Amino acid sequence: MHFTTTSSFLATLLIVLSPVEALPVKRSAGMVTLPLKRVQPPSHDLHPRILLQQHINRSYRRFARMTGRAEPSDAELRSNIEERMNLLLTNVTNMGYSHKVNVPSGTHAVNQTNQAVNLVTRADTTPTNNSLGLDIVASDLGYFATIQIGTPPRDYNILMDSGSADFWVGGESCQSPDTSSGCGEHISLGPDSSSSFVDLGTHFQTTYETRDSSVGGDIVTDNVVIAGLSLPGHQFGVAKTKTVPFSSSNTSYDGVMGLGRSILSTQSTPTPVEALASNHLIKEAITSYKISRLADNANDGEITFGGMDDTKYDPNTLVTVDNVNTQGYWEASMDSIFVNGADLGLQGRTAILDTGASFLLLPPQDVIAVHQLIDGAQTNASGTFTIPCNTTASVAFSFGGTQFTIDPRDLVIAEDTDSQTCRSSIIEHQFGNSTEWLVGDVFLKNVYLSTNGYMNQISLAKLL
Ligand SMILES: *[C@@H]1O[C@H](CO)[C@@H](O)[C@H](O)[C@H]1NC(C)=O
Ligand SMILES: *[C@@H]1O[C@H](CO)[C@@H](O)[C@H](O)[C@H]1NC(C)=O
Ligand SMILES: *[C@@H]1O[C@H](CO)[C@@H](O)[C@H](O)[C@H]1NC(C)=O
Ligand SMILES: *[C@@H]1O[C@H](CO)[C@@H](O)[C@H](O)[C@H]1NC(C)=O
Ligand SMILES: *[C@@H]1O[C@H](CO)[C@@H](O)[C@H](O)[C@H]1NC(C)=O
Ligand SMILES: *[C@@H]1O[C@H](CO)[C@@H](O)[C@H](O)[C@H]1NC(C)=O
Ligand SMILES: CC(=O)N[C@H]1CO[C@H](CO)[C@@H](O)[C@@H]1O
Repeated sequence: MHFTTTSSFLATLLIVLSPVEALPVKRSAGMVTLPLKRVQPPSHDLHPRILLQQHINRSYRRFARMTGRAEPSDAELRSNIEERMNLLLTNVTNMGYSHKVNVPSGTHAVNQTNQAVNLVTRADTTPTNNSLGLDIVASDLGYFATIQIGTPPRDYNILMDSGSADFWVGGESCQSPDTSSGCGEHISLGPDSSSSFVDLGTHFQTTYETRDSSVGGDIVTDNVVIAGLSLPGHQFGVAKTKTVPFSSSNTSYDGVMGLGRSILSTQSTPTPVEALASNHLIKEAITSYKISRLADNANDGEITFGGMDDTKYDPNTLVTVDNVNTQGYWEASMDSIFVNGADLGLQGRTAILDTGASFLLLPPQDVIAVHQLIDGAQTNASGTFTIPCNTTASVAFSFGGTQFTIDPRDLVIAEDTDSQTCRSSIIEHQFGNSTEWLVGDVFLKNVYLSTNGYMNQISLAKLL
């Protein structure tokens, strides 16, 4: 027996998990926060991969019971899990480029009732002013928030991406190369579902860094509500075509909100945060992020518009530096890079801070320099690095004179719960020039990040 169809897997998980909706609350004028949500509090001390296995095992068994079939044997369960692990493995590097997270199979999804299922961990923060909760995709592969679009307003799960500047959701007529499923079980927008929808007829096409990730469609206007703040007739993209990484029903979000600067936008429209500021709904085009770690078993992740949430960071550690990027990314100079307290002596390195990337992508020389000082790190023929799963290595980046240390748990990607060797989450890939690093959630989980489009500055602080 082999239960691989998406819909059955999803339906099962809908029963297993009961999502708790977190509503945005408006706290004070000029600043909004959205809460991050959680589906099911994982029991403590369990590795996320084991939790994943448990979910899968439970779901298969329950599905079998519900449908009156024989429950799968241990061997069948094990082979299903191995299959998933292999998929995870094969695509780990792709996911690292996840300028758009390539969500691995089975880690997924949201159907038309917009209930998140499977490995989405909903935020459980108390909503704060001008903030939205950030739900965790799988084991920290990406982060999305729920916003409302259209008339009547409907909920959309949107990946929050500081590393791009286009905002889009799927359209009602969306098609994808896997045409049997249209654009997957995602909530879509168009004239049939929204009376305020207007197609402006201008084309847009956005291609992301991940192999084969792109969307194309029309620029439209419709009403958008973010953390209780309304943008009537906001301009954004509605996809007519999506490639599989976005159209797959296994992808847990319905669209992407780029929160870079709009000069990076291929849509030539202001980003939602810029529009909130120009409509005086927030004071400045500030976006702030508390990115959570699944392994902490408490998802207080949150994205805040118009300010910083001072309940999340230590103000004594706050540093503010200039954005050195002119294309629209958020990029900060690093004073130095340390491994176990030793300064690697790497000069002039800069970090593109990208919430839409899962891992750390470093140019070839630098990826070697960092791993050289990590005990037990090894490289294989294909140039990828492994490190002991129980590593206690301390990797730290210094910005504006303050060192921010990565939790050692974030340095490893567990491929197999029995293994003592893990894949390193620091991956070789030159994104820009030879001194530019793409710094994703592996680092960002360890800091409070705030970007200010008006000042063109980046703030970082240690978490409380
Ligand atoms: C949220 O807004 C309310 C009303 O303006 C204010 O009383 C409260 O102090 C704010 N809370 C925070 C944490 O900023
Ligand atoms: C899931 O099922 C397989 C096969 O029975 C078993 O080996 C594995 O330990 C189970 N995983 C968990 C986390 O219970
Ligand atoms: C979405 O989930 C609900 C609840 O399980 C189910 O009734 C509905 O048929 C699903 N919709 C789709 C399109 O699969
Ligand atoms: C979604 O996940 C299921 C279950 O692992 C898999 O069979 C299916 O091929 C995946 N669909 C896509 C489009 O990746
Ligand atoms: C690489 O790009 C960054 C950001 O644009 C820039 O500050 C730096 O000077 C560049 N370095 C080189 C060696 O071109
Ligand atoms: C990590 O595990 C290995 C193998 O079990 C053990 O020899 C080593 O002492 C452990 N290291 C730490 C830092 O716990
Ligand atoms: C499960 C999954 O996403 N597999 C993909 C891994 O990456 C290769 C190469 O990009 C794709 O062809 C697979 O579909």
